[in-house]
Amino acid sequence: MADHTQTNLITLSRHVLAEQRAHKDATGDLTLLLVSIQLGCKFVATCVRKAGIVNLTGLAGDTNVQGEDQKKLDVLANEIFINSLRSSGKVAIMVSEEDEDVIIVSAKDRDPAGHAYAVVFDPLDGSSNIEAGVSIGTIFGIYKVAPGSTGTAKDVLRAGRDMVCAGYCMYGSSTSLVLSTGNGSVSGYTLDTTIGEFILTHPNIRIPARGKIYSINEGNSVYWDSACTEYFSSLKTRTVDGKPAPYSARYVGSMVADVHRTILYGGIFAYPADKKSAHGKLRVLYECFPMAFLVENAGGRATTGTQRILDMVPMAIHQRSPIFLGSRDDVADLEACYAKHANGAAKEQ
Ligand code: FDP
Repeated sequence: MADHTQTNLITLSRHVLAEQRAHKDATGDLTLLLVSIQLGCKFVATCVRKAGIVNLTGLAGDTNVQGEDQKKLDVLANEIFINSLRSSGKVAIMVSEEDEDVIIVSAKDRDPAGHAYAVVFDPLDGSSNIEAGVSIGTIFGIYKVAPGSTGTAKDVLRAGRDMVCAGYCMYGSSTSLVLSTGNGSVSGYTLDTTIGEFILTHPNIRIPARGKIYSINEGNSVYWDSACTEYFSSLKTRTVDGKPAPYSARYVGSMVADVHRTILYGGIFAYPADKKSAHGKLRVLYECFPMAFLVENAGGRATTGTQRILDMVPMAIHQRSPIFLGSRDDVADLEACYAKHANGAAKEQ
């Protein structure tokens, strides 16, 4: 066979099954659930690709629970994931960015054997970028439903560290799915559209301990607190051996794309709380937790500035949080800056 044709592909399903076999207590339920997530991602990827041609761009005419205009693709992606997850038989409860209340799966759609899961997801994150053809994505996190629970909001109003799996799928120049089931392991898969399979292309992703890129909506800098202002200013004025060595700025404005680059290249991504958004913008359950889970498992850190993201326990399903995540050393510097300001070493500006 020609050298360029790889004939022994490691697909996402093959990889997850191999990991499952390595855990003697594994039941295969999570593997089945991941099959339904893969299907949702492939379906949405196809819709994103043809959106401009088949009139899928633009507004659906409604607003979601966040008061944001829903795009047609937001609504479609939401339906795709709800249907796909429900059909797995493994899901008891879902939380979607697009639905105000939790979605309880009826008993007839549940497999009575094995584990039941709670899945939290943002079906199409970064959707303000759709018309411009900029990368957007799906973010998801998975909890095991507590023993004896039939699935209630309590099953998701838990610390992020209780998640058993998290991931995102980025619909960009290629479709990339990044997944972690914990234990310090993060894998990246690329959709081969010719065979319709996610192929393992990025095994064992590790985020560099320090990067050279910062990613934040700098247009909001007039609203930042003094710690945030000092930290990001220090990245621009830093010197190495007496010579200017500023970090580069990169901000897509699509969380999946900005976090994907941060995981691969290192650096820091932030959406802080500020004078305009007292609690930040990004949602704890289906944006901050899954991304923090992935970043920590890749060797990085994720914080609110003063608290580890994965230690938070949300009080409401659509709660927001400030977030700073990325390379271990960059995030540690940011935390040190917040600690210094909290100790009154610098006055609030
Ligand atoms: P969007 O509004 O386009 O859906 O939480 C949604 C999100 O995008 C994130 O993907 C992105 O990181 C952030 O908002 C961008 O917000 P700003 O436009 O305020 O920078």
